[in-house]
Amino acid sequence: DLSSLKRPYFTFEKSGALNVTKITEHGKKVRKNWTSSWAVLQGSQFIFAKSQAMATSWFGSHQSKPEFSVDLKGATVEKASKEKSSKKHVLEVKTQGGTELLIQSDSESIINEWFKALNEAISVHACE
Ligand code: I3S
Repeated sequence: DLSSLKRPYFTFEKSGALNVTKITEHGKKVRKNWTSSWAVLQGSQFIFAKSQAMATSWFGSHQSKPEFSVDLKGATVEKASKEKSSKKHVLEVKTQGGTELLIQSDSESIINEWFKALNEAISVHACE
């Protein structure tokens, strides 16, 4: 599908290893389940695969599915408060669909990069 290449604006892309857990799904609180994951930000899609190899095979062939993905249109991202997690460097992503995610890295600079990239993706896709 080459349609994304025809978009008149720059499509943000970023990927890397992150720890992730959902805390809310469809507006309902769910039990935390931190997993290490390969995160891919592509346009307004924030996608999580089990590993980089799984993500590559998913994008290459569309045969293996990502673990899950969320749409960032209308989402918010903020640095998570201490009540949300005892871990360091945690971001909280709230989607319009009522999913709340926490993403975490032991590296502050990695989390700061994701914070910037997610904010950019959210603002670029806000008016779609
Ligand atoms: O917000 P919580 O409930 O303190 O989150 C912790 C729990 O999910 C815990 O698992 P149990 O469901 O077995 O209690 C996890 O091991 C912790 O990592 C969670 O807290 P942090 O602060 O790490 O997000």
